[in-house]
Amino acid sequence: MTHLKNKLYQKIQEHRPRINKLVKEHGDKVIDQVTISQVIQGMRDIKCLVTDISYLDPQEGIRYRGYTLPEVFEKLPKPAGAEMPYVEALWYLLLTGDIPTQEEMKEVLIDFNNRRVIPHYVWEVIDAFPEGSHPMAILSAAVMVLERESQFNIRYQEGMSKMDYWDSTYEDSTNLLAKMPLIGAYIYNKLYNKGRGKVYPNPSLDFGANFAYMMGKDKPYDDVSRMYFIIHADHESGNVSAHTGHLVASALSDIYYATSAMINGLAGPLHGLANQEVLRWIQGLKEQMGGKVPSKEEMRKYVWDTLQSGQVIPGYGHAVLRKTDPRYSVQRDFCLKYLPNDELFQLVSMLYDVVPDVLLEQGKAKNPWPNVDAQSGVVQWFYGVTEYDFYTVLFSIGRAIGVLANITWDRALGYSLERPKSLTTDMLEAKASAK
Ligand code: CMX
Repeated sequence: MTHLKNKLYQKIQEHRPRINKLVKEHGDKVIDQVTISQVIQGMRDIKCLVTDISYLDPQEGIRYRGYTLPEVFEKLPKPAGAEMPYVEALWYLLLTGDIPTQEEMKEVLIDFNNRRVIPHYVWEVIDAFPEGSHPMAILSAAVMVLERESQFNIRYQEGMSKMDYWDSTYEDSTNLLAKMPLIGAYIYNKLYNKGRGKVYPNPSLDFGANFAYMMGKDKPYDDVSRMYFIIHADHESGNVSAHTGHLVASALSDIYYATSAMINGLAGPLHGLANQEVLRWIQGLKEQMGGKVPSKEEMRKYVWDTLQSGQVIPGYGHAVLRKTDPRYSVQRDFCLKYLPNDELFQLVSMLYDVVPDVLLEQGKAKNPWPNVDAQSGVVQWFYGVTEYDFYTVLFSIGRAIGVLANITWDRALGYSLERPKSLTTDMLEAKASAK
């Protein structure tokens, strides 16, 4: 057993009695009540999920295992000469709650490296996709076709004990995570980088650097990739992608089914696809301006026109956050350091000065501040990844880290099949008119 897996096992053993005690001794304690509008309007804020991987505070933003994003970037070990930490170190942190040492990372890096093998049928499935297919549909199918490799499924058929579910889920999860950057880079090269042909992974490189290498990007795109995958990894359990992954896995569907489903959820424009929508929307503004830089007044009008045509402003608002998303701030700081004079960055900065006031004036959005997606395209665009249809694939690779850490723990703690109760409209109306 590797050091990481052994440590995870120890943590699981320590944690199991806490869950048993909560259920057996305090199972009937009330922690929330549910209103009619919560039931009709997307179950906002109902406290009905549990995860120890991350927590999202509306004011402060995300913490991974108790650490803010700046703390994560500061504390996790980094490759020599890099500014951003190993993505593999985040996997270690999310699984165990501990910051790995450089020494502990050595084995994790080798383990990931050994799992970077893609069966040929995955390439065939990707190659068979018709022209015009969205990269997210291709990614979802590529993950899905890997399902035949699931160790969980094989061991389930053999009659594995519930207590061991976490083990093969951990193996499947690490296998898939190690492969996802290769699949993502292949999709990119096939769709947009046709001259590049088939690229094999470089075994001397970590998760982020190997992704940059396979994409054909020079430094600092390795750090850009590490930053990108780390900030997108988790956002507690209730968001569409994380919740979908958890829900599908709760039926004991293996992690390939669950991850493909989470990718499908992320592909919606109100969720992950918003990062692509931000770029599409800004290109619309640039076209309208005929290449001229818009004044604040012209930008304000563009924002109002979008709202008045019944569309949302992509990259703004959030179901939980009530402040500027720290994932936005991390990327903004990166831009201020590396690309302060970039035209797109300046447009996005100008939007920051305009959009919140307009949304406040309109008075609908509960959070007028930018979310992660308002900034992420800028960095990618600057480093030459201008095909914005691809951005949500990058988000998916990052999000898989959190979703898979969660599912591994779901299995370890024996979380139940998810099955909330539904009511009819008649029943809600009866409740509404009851004294
Ligand atoms: N532009 C215009 N209207 C907005 C808005 C925005 N950016 N954000 C919220 N609103 C509107 C909602 O559409 C809703 O309108 P209706 O009452 O007509 O339905 C109203 O304000 C209240 O919504 P809310 O409670 O503030 O926000 P929700 O929790 O319902 O939705 C979200 C959250 C993210 C879907 C929404 O803010 C939005 O559509 N934002 C733009 C898309 C986006 O950036 N999504 C990415 C989020 C981050 C991620 O998951 O990656």
